[in-house]
Amino acid sequence: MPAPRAAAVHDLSGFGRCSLTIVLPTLAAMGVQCCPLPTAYLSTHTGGFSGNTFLDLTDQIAPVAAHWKQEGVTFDAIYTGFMGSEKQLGLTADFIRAFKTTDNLAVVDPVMGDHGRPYRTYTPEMCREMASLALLADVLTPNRTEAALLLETEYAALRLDQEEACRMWAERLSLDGCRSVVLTGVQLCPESVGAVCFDRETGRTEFALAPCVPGQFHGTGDLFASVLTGALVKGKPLLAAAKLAAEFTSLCAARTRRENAPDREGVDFEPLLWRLGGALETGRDVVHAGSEY
Ligand code: PXL
Repeated sequence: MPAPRAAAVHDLSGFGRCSLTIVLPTLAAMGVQCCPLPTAYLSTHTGGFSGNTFLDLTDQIAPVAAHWKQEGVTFDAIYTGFMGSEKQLGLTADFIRAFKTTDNLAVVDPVMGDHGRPYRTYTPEMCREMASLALLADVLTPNRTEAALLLETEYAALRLDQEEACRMWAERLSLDGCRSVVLTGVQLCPESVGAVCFDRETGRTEFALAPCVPGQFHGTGDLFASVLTGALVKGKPLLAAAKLAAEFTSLCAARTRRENAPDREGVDFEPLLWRLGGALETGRDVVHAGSEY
């Protein structure tokens, strides 16, 4: 069987791991072919660096989609992330509509901000457009900041430290069960961190948690959503996919801390990627999927 295939609509940032520099290797390590549609090329990501270059690739989205259509290209998943402009959000929605079928999966990571604040390139109009794009998602993967923006709720009110509150926010984000939701940033106790998952297939809301590594690690949201997407494409149910994503992200955060890697350079994940293939092959968790590196 040929590898399953995912279209990835994200930016490409040359330095400072995030978006496509995480999506491409992660999906490949999980045995999924990744077809990138870069929304912009930046010299670095926008957090922790100043004066980054920004080459807007908005005008490429429609012609690339048209060429792929003409060539009869199909996808098992469409996975979208960071957007560079309001126009891009509309074009990405058109892309999903053009390639979505009843059999494939649209994963929308509504990348807009972190730690209670939108990223400096995100305008209120872009946040509103992201809410429209999210209507096309089969699976939505907001963090706490993005959930607050999507629900137009105060960040402080969107507490993710109590089970019942977590369930409520995840279910609200599902829009009455229309889409599955994996809401990250859940911390029910100091020792663990992860996501609350509403699965529209089962109607259940459950938790995917992993050991908490204190500190902030740039790119962990992109890593989490990429592992989740890869596992879903490989046929894992939502909760199992979220557990793999939470465990692998925690393992990579622990390595980043242990190796003292600078935060703005992003999570130090490459040396651990082989564990993902091992976990998928053997059904074991990422910690036990092989010997210690
Ligand atoms: O990790 C999210 C992300 C993606 N792409 C770019 C970013 C960020 C976060 O800062 O700046 C360009």
